[in-house]
Parts: sequence; structure tokens; C-alpha cells
Amino acid sequence: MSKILVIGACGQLGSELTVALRQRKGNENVIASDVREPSGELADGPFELLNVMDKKAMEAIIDKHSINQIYHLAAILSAKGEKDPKFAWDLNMTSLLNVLELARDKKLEKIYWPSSIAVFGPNTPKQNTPQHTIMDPNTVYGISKLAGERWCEYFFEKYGVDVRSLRYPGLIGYKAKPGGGTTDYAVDIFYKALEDGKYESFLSEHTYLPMMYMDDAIKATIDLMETDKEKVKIRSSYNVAAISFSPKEIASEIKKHMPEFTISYNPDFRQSIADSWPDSISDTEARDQWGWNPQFDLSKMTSTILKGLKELLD
Ligand code: AKB
Repeated sequence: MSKILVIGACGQLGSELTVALRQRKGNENVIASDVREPSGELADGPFELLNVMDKKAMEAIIDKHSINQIYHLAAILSAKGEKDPKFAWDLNMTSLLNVLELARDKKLEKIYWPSSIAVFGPNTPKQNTPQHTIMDPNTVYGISKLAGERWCEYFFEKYGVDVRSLRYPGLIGYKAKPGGGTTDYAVDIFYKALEDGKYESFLSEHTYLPMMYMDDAIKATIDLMETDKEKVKIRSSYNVAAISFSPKEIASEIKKHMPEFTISYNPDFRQSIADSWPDSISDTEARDQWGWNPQFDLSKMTSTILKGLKELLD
């Protein structure tokens, strides 16, 4: 049985992915790690405190638990990255290079590292953005993800490191809140709908962005990691798509369940980040090469989140 280390396990994706991996592989085979202490379900399995910048500490954890797979999820996201670009660059790049070098030197079996739609920029085609196209990101987060993709492909080509990656759209779940992203509004809106009955969006009403429900993100990640090595043809990062919608459209969907819900718009600095990203993504390669197929549309996602979050908040 492979021994997995999840880095950034307390984050929005990490907390759900760690639980999903433990259900499949057994608690004892999935070591969670983060700079913060775990809470909730995460605390039910093995955990290590880890600062991703500390390569020696990372190596010690790999040795201690005989780790052979790493899911490296820790990163500074788009909006937070703009507040301290140098720190975002240092953290996102140093942590990835630490993981890739250790994977090479210790001959680890597989690595997962997420990229993002933030690798695209203002000159990228906006509709059905293809896998291979103009990439001119203008956030430090997007620049670090694009550089990271190049490093992943480099480590695969030069050293045979089996690293796999997805360009996630905005991830929408209700069990853990995201921190510091531009797509976070699509999570906040559900909390505010249930708590206050109204929401002020920091993006304008017709801002379309590619999004994905958390269960689909977890399915995509596990499907890619379980695909035979030969089928993984793209070693930078795969486009994956599920849903595209605007704040106005998600608000209308919430109103179907809560007619009294209202939304207002007060765009801030995150609007220009959103404007530089695609409206929708083409994921032909992921569908053809390893069978990607999302399960949640806007309506199914909205009813699932409202039901689940209501139970959580009650
Ligand atoms: C962000 O908004 O920064 C992230 C992302 C799209 O990668 N959710």
C-alpha cells in the first residue's frame, strides 16, 4: 500500500481530499500535514506540523512515514498573493521545488500538484479556452502556477518524476472555507444566504468564471492519480471544466430555494483579476486521455450545498 503525504491538508481542498483519500486507502496510509493544527474529521488520522519552506523537515516526515506519494496543495491564492507578491512567489515556488527535488532524490512513486485557471491572462481566448494557448497571467499567483507547470514538466522530462496536475477552476465546497481567492465569492454567497438572507458580491453581476463543485474536484484529482502512467500525456497541467456562471446566475439559482434572498454588487480589486481569466474552459484532453466527466451542474451543486450547509450551521 502506498503511503501518502498531503501538504496543506487543513485548506479548503486539503481537508476534503485528505478525508476522501483516507476512506479509500485507510487512515494510517494518509498523513496530513499543515502549518496549522487540524480540526474536525482531519484530526482523526496521522498529522504532522510542517512549514513547506523547510525542506529538511519535509524530508524527515517523508522518511519517518516511508512516504511514496505527495499531494502538495499549499499555496497563496490570487487575491492574497497581490497583497504581498514576493512572499506569494517565494512560498509557491520554493515549496514546489522542495517537493520536486525530494521526489527525484528519494525516487517517490507519484506527486500531485494543483495548477489553476489563473495561468491564463488577458490575451488568452476567453471562451472554451484550449489546453495549449496564449498564457500571459498578470497575478503573481498565476505567474507562479505557470512557472510551476513548467517545472513539473521539466522534472518529468529530465528526471522521470511522475508528477500530475490539474488546472482547477474556482472550487466550491461548504465544509471548509477558501482563503484569499478571487472565486471565493461563490462559496461566501451560500454562507451569507443562509446566515443573512443577502450577499454583497465583490465581482460584478455578469462576471463569468469557470467553477467546479468540490466532489467533482476530488473525483478529478483521484481519477488522474489512479490513471495508468502511460495515459497521462500532459505533464504540465490538464484543463478541467465543470460549470461556468456569473454572480447573477448563482444568485438566481439560490433564489429558487430561498425566494427572499437578495444580492447586490460592489466590485473591488478582485474584479480585474476575474476579468483577466477565461469565462469557460475546454477540457477535451482530460476527457479523451483519462475519462474526465463532471457530475455536478449549477442546479445540482446549489441544492446539495444549501442542504448540507444548512445542516452544518443548524
Ligand atoms: C483563486 O481564486 O485564486 C483560486 C483559483 C481559481 O485558483 N480559487
